[in-house]
Amino acid sequence: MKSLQELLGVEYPIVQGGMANIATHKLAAAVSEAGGLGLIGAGGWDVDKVRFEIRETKKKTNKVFGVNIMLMSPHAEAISDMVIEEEVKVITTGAGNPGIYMKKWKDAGIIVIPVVPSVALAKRMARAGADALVVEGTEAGGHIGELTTFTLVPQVRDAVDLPIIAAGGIADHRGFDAAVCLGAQGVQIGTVLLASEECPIHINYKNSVVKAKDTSTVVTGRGTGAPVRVIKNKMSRRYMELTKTGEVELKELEELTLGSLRKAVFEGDMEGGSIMAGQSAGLVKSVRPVKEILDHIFKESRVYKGQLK
Ligand code: TUI
Repeated sequence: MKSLQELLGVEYPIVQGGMANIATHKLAAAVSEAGGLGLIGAGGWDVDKVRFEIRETKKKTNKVFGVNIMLMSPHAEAISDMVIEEEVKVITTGAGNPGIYMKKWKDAGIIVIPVVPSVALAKRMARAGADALVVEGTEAGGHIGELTTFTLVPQVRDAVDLPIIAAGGIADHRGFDAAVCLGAQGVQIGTVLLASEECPIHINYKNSVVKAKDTSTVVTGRGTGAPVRVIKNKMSRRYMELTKTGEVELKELEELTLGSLRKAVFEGDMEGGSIMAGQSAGLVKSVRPVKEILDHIFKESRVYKGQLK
């Protein structure tokens, strides 16, 4: 099996989460420049905005980067063609099954890495020609599946013969080493990058991640079909109430979630905004440069030093 360094042409087998409204060219270019795989998060944007972000990233780095396509987005289909025109090298997908796009992406020579929350989808994606998988546990922030990273990664390892990038709950070298022990070839990190200097979100959002403790996140919308992990606040309590009565439509909830995410990201509204973050927020203690976050994972990793082989 190819290593992620060989497959992606990166120095470190670290992929950035494709965080909607957050993962702009600033974050993507910083992660790629630091030796990982930076991603533009297309969720929440139309095709022209994503095209602009791709072109800006190319101005900032000559290293490889990718685009994360959030499949629940009404713009997903238009974006799926535009990334071919713009010669994007790597695509990750989230919040759905990218089966209908796989052939055209593979025919265009793109490396395709779907995010999967289950063994069944992992197997389907392997048959459809995926190059690797992001296997994401419920510890992650934002829209999530049911299973934990600890149980899902080894089950997917047993079921498919593709490189695995473990995601959900990983913020440091210990998470990286554990993921490798579970059968992954690399990791995806999101929450810890929220608290990076280059992350283009309001300072209040960063501080909220740094302040978070182990029990600070909650999953809203379980049972609506779109569970979303956020940091607890007034907005998360309101959302829980709305979904309890069952009177709101899924589409309305999605708009509420993405709209309130923007409030948190741009206005720093920590009460009425939706502060998406994973359980690893409790591990994040300060705002650091992206390069320091990536370098630290590898400097301290026992696996990387060959001690666990
Ligand atoms: O996609 C994510 N995380 C996200 S997307 C997002 S924006 C959003 N806002 C409101 C509502 C919904 C989305 C914020 N965070 N992570 C990857 C991920 N993919 N998690 C779970 C899944 C997933 C779920 C079901 C992937 C495939 C899937 O397939 C169902 C099927 O059709 O088989």
